[in-house]
Amino acid sequence: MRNFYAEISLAITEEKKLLTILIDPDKFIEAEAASYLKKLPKETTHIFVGGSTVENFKTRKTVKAIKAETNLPVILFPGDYSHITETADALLFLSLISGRNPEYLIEQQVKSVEKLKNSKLEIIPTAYILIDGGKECEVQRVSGTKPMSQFQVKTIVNTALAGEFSGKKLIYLEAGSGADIPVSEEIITEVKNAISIPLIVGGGIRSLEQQKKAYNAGADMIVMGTHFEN
Ligand code: 1GP
Repeated sequence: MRNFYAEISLAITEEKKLLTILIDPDKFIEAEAASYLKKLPKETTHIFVGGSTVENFKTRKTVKAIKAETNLPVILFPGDYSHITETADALLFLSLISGRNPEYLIEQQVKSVEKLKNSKLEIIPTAYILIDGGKECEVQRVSGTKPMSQFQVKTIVNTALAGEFSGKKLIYLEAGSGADIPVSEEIITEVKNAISIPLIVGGGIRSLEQQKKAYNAGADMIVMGTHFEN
């Protein structure tokens, strides 16, 4: 059986950069899966599926439609435990550690256990850190938590390290979907230098130049969503 986390770690050891496309089931038309996937850049290594407000079973239908058209790993990035579906390959088991809302620090995780305990989904514990992207984002609204200021570099680094020390296997720096300002290069570099687990960066990355900057600063995986929705 494939181990998707091991594959991510190996790619990073080999100094490969990973590019994930985020698909929001709410905005996805299953019948257009093939044509959508054909338009993605050839550098794409992963697909994340998730959104903050997804209707029942829509995630499952979306994942099925994507998997019918591609062999890329499809990883769940759920906004709510109810979005979890067996049809994906793996699950980012997220804790929103930038916030102080117990619902997103532990309650959602407890609620997901009934779905996960007999499931074959690979579970990847992920520290999710929301950073101010210049405007209010969905995660902020749904979670009722405040993003960290881009000026709080040291606190962001310490938050990421607290995630690693708690046993998380990935750090995800998130500026929010459609952010005006992506996570700064300084933050990416400082976090990357401090941690020893893979670093994901997303939110507001639209151009090749922004991608390059994030990779050069130390991002192992970049997540792009909005750019490919348009
Ligand atoms: C959001 O990090 C992702 O969770 C992607 O953000 O939609 O701005 O590319 P964008």
